[in-house]
This record gives sequence, C-alpha cells and structure tokens, in this order.
Amino acid sequence: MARPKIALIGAGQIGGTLAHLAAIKELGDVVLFDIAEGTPQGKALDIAQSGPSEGFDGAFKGTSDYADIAGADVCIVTAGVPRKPGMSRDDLLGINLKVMKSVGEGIKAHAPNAFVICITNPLDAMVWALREFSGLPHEKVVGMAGVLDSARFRHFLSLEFGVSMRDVTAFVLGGHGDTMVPLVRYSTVAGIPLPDLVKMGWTTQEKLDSIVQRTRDGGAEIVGLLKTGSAFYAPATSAIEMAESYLKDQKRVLPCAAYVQNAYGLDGMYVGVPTVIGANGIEKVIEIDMNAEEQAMMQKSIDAVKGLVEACKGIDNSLA
Ligand code: A3D
Repeated sequence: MARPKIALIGAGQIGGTLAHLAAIKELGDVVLFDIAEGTPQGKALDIAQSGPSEGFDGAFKGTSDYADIAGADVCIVTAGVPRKPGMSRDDLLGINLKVMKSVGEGIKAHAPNAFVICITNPLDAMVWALREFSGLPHEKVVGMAGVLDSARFRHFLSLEFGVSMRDVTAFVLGGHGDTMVPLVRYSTVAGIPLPDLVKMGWTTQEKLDSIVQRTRDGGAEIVGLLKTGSAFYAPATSAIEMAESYLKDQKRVLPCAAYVQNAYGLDGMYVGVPTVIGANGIEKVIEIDMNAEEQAMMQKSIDAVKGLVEACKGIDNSLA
C-alpha cells in the first residue's frame, strides 16, 4: 500500500519540526510548502539526509507550488507569522487572515479530501477562516491548541507532584488565548482528581492556582525567553499526535478546536472541546458537565473567540 501523504503548509520553525517528527515516526511521505524561496527545499533535503542514521523510509519534497500537495491525506497549516515579545496572539489576526485565504484556496484546489490541522494563530479564528476559505467539511478541519495547552498543564503538574508526566492527565478547553479554561476538576494524577489531591495534602489550592495561571501564560513564557519567535517543539508534537490518530484511526480523545454545533450552548463555531479523532476526522465532540464557575470561564472564552471571528468578517467581506 502507498504511504500516506502529509502536506505541511508553512516550513518555518513548527513546519520543519513537524516534518522531522513525521519522518522519525514514519507517518508517510512529506511535502513541505512555503513561499520563502529555498526554505522548504532545504529543510526537505536536510531531513531526508537524516534517514540513513535514523533508519526511516519516506520521500521528502520542498515546494512553493500548491500542485505538489495534490492528494494529501493530511495538511498541517503553520503558514503565517508568529508573535514576538509584547504581542498577543490576536495581534496576528490581520496578516494571518490573508495567509489563510491563500492556503484555504490551495487546499480546496489540490487536497480537498485531506484532514486539515490548523496551528496558525490566533488559532480559533484562523481555523474557522481556513474552513470557510477551503470549503472542506467541518469534521475534516480542526485546530491544534488543547493538546498543547493540556501538555503544558500536565508538565507543570508533574513537576509539582514529582511524578511521571505520563501519569498526569489534564484538560484545557476553550479558546487558545488568555481566556483558555484549564479544568482542574477533570485533571488527575493516576485517576485521582486534583481537588482530591489538595484534600490529601499533596498540594495546596494556591499552588494549583499558580500552575493554572502559568499554563495560561505558557506560550508567552516561551516567547519571552526565545525573543525571536514562539514555541515550536511541543506545538509540532501535539499536532503530530492528532495527525497520527487520524491516519491510524486510533480514536484518541484529544482536546481540539473543533466545530461545535448543538453542544456547549453553541450553534456552529470553532472552540476548544474534547473530541474523538479517527479515520473520519472529528468523529465526536464530547460535552462534559461543567459547574457554574467552569461554565462562566468557558463562556468568557467563547465570547473572546466570537469577537475575533467578527473581526475577521470585518476585514474580509467574503467571510461575512
Ligand atoms: P515561522 O517559523 O515564522 O514559520 C511560518 C512560515 O510560514 C514561514 O516560513 C513563512 O515563510 C511561511 N509563510 C508565510 N506566509 C505564507 C503563505 N502565504 N503561504 C505559505 N507559507 C507562508 O513560525 P512558526 O512555525 O514558529 O509558527 C507558525 C504559526 O503557528 C504562527 O502563527 C504561530 O503564532 C502559531 N503557533 C500556534 C501555536 C498554537 O498552540 C496554536 C503554538 C505555537 C505557534
């Protein structure tokens, strides 16, 4: 059987890391697309040359021609600009919206059957716009944010408890911005919910609160350290987890920016929710029970995303 084809639209920091991870995991043949001349070709060749030492098979191509993504099974979109210190994700909206238009049209013309994972910020608005521009079915277009935000939360919790990150589960929902919703009640160490761990004296509510805040600021913390761009290793790993669940029909339960209809009080918008990803794309949106405080946090986050979507409509008339 032919290897799956993975198209990476954007061959910058995340795009290059995605290509390397896809190679090492032998997920399929990789096409790196970018408008920066030479970058996708150079990275494709470099990664291919790591094959003999790493021991993987696969074809790697760099291109600036959308025709080369023809028939892709998965497209992962990082095209656009990342933030610099002092910028919020929302500051990227105008410039990245134009990029989503060209990417959406490229995917529509050449890879209409792909499962599309958007990473470009501001995430929830960009995945919505990408879906609008591409016209693909909603269940085949999804945003990566919750897996990364949850991984950051899990990492910080594992440091606090001194346990393996593998035994910490966590849920971060809502929009991928300052209003994201880390759900303490649904986060556990080996199945023990965090509030119970406070009762057991393993940690304090104050410490949990500060971990929640550090998770919300997790992207900015790395932007502040790197100074020239934003995080890329963990964002790429998170998107690969989603792509692998689709390609191998794993039916992983992963928080993603998915199109939500008839759940969470929504009638059709993209926001971070728990989903099941399998061979059909987003196969299920899981509606979890929330208490009043959690609902209020989720609503605030939903309102922030709605504001960004309205801003997109104001910029590009074809979206209105
Ligand atoms: P960077 O290394 O700058 O790569 C972006 C690439 O996009 C560059 O190589 C550009 O040449 C290319 N590009 C620009 N315009 C186009 C276009 N029209 N068509 C094709 N390629 C184009 O950035 P990065 O890889 O670090 O980040 C990419 C995006 O991901 C940014 O918008 C970040 O804000 C975002 N990001 C999101 C998360 C989430 O968790 C959602 C995390 C980290 C970064």
